[in-house]
Amino acid sequence: MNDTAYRQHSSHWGAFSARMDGGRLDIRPFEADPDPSPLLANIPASLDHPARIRKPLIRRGWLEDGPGPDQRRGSDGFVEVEWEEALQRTAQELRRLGAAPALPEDRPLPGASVFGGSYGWSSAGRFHHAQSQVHRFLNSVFGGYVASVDTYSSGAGSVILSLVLGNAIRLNRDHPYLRELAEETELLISFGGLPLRNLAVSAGGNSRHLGKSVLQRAAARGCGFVSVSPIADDFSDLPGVTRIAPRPATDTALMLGMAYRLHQTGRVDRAYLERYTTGYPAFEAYLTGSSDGVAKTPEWAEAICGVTASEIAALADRAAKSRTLINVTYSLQRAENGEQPVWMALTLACLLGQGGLPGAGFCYGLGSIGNIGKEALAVPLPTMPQGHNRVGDFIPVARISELLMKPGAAYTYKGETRRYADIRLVYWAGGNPFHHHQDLTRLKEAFSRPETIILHDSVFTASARHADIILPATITAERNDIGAGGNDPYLFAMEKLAEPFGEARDDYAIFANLADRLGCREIFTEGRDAQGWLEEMYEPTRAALEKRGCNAPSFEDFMQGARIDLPVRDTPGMMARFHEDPSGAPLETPSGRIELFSEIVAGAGLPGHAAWLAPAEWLCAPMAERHPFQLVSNQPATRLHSQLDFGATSMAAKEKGREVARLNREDAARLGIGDGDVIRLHNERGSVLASARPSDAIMQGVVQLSTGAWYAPEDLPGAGLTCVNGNPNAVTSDAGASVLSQGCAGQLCLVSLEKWDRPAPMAWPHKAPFSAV
Ligand SMILES: Nc1nc2c(c(=O)[nH]1)N[C@H]1C(S)=C(S)[C@@H](COP(=O)(O)OP(=O)(O)OC[C@H]3O[C@@H](n4cnc5c(=O)[nH]c(N)nc54)[C@H](O)[C@@H]3O)O[C@H]1N2
Ligand SMILES: Nc1nc2c(c(=O)[nH]1)N[C@H]1C(S)=C(S)[C@@H](COP(=O)(O)OP(=O)(O)OC[C@H]3O[C@@H](n4cnc5c(=O)[nH]c(N)nc54)[C@H](O)[C@@H]3O)O[C@H]1N2
Ligand SMILES: [Mo]
Repeated sequence: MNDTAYRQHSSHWGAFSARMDGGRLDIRPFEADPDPSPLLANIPASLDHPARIRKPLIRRGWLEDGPGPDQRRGSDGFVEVEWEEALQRTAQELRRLGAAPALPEDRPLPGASVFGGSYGWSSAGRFHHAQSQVHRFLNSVFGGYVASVDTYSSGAGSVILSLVLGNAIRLNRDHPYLRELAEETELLISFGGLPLRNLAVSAGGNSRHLGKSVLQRAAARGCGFVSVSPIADDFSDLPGVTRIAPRPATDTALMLGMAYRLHQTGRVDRAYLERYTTGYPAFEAYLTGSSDGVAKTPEWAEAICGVTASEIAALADRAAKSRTLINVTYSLQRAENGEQPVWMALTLACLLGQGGLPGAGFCYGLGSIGNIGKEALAVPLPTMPQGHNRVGDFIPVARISELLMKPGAAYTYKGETRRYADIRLVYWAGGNPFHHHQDLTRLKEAFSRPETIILHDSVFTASARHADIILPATITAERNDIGAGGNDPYLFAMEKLAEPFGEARDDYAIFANLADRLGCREIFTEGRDAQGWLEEMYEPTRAALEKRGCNAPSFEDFMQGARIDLPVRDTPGMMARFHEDPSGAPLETPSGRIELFSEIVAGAGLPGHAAWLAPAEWLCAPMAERHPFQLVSNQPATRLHSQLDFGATSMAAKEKGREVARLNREDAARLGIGDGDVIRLHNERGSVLASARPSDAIMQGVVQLSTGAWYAPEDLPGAGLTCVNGNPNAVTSDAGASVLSQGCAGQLCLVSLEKWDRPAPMAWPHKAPFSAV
């Protein structure tokens, strides 16, 4: 490549320009970004790291013995093969499993035994988006696949809000919360804090990081902030911040205590409830105890959450007196009964009655994803069509182990009873289930079940280690694309920065070649190459820009490294229209209003209103007598999930290659644990080593270990299968959040914690089995 010119590119954590400088990628953050992310510094290592896969790999046992369930997955060796052989064998296996052109309508589709949910964030870039590619491919050759619904990000929360408020993610994309917080809010109560580290990221791109400046503007105006979190640094140090640290998983009780105080002091906004909500009487009967004999007083709440009754009452009083925004981050719902804190926060905001005021009311996910709360865009973004999935079967995304282990078994979802499909083939591209799923020992067992597992990735992740056929994919830096993300006000031409590593190929090229061998080329490619698709996808956005009289360059001009400013919508969003006219602009709920009682939820086996339901794993549970620490496995500050775990920012924060776990300084002293000591966290599900960092920021009884260290299981004498790199999913539970949502509940679990006083095994370096270096 030309070594002198900077070229434009983009990532989930920011746009940038880069050039090759002496074999190294030199990166400059996007000049209009007020607060570029340190995650950019992870990118240069991705070009040629020993973790990169240079050629297709086939697992030895699969090559020698053919497809079938196999316990050797995860510990078997791999054979490097030429592309021709890899594609030929892959196509042969897909054909064996039923892939064919023009599948007959009168027989069950072969895709009904293919799991193609393939959850994962993959990379920025609208065309080379791995999920879109794999879904389109499976639709083309199998007539469809068993899909996954909801996300690891927001399973319980999205399900409950879809029933009681409408599509939450869409509602949040639809409302300028950040501007209103900067200009209007008087009091922000944020459950889960508002950690700026998480605002680094947004799917598809986050080119202007606004969180820091928004909080500063609000603080300068005198806005008060209440950060409710077990971790003090989940909120920036700003004037006006109060920190409240309830026991993890008890926020619903805290909010009920506040609601009781509002009720008791006559400050429930009944006119608001009347006009905009349904079901308040049933909730009130629960709040006062007339339905269950327990009044949810601040004193009642104190006994559960550990925050004093007077603090709870004072917070309710303050909220009623101010223009108050109640925000709940995704983290609270990634937990057992995770629906409840979200529904309760919405209920509390309704009691306060400020939903129609700018900068007040209820907000979900501010502080979780960078672009939430930015202005909505006025033009559509380029989108790769995925084709039609005729199979129609799905799992709630975090039921992957169950699906593979229990074909035919019944489970419930949103009040329905469903059955798991019988899966023969798993096809994954753009995700790392051995990062994102819980209880990885169980996932190992689940991954031994299918006949064949095929995976595309650019690096040798733990998921690759558990696959049969690994096809090496390029990274974004090695291809041209279009960068854009919801609520991000730019469209970027993403220019190729480097030649592909080794023999890596684009996902699209791999799928097109396989489709060709299966007689399905035309249906998959529609006769287009990558450039043809980019042009096709660009046109609707260009046309919409032109129609609005905005700058709308031709495709050729755009792809020369251009950046287009996208117009934002100037009409009110759904929530604002609803508050203007609740019957003229009803919500997408059964009643058209906010449902404080839901028949569907009640019919699904949960209380019909928000309620405190004690989880199995919290600090006052019987299990805490065995495992007294609450593990908070939150998002990593130094990377996106497991991506680029080998990058400079990620590695610099580790200790001898091992992830750092923070625990309260007094807990550490009591257990004789010093800074840098290796500790072991464990429970009946598994075991993980981490490097200890005592800290005043962590509440007592809590240990924090972020996700993302690559899973590295070793059988350690006396400890069993133990992840030596520090992946918390070695110990988390993969039980669903509830019978309603079956959402991921990975954020919180109980563990024992002790100093590891035997010789500590080395952390596993990030390395492909046949690496270049
Ligand atoms: N305990 C616990 N677990 C959690 C969470 C938690 O809070 N606690 N959080 C959960 C959440 S919110 C999420 S979203 C998930 C995230 O889970 P994932 O989205 O699975 O995590 P990533 O590390 O982003 O995995 C993306 C993978 O795609 C690969 N990739 C990137 N670009 C491409 C490409 O172009 N082609 C191909 N073929 N591959 C590509 C990357 O190398 C990487 O291996 O984790 C969940 N897991
Ligand atoms: N840098 C970076 N940013 C990211 C990501 C990343 O991997 N890296 N991932 C992105 C993705 S995919 C998602 S979905 C979002 C996730 O966004 P979130 O789920 O909101 O983020 P987390 O970091 O998991 O959790 C935020 C904080 O919630 C607090 N918390 C946990 N349990 C409780 C509780 O019971 N009560 C209260 N009050 N607080 C609690 C913890 O202290 C934790 O630090 O983040 C996104 N942002
Ligand atoms: Mo997520």
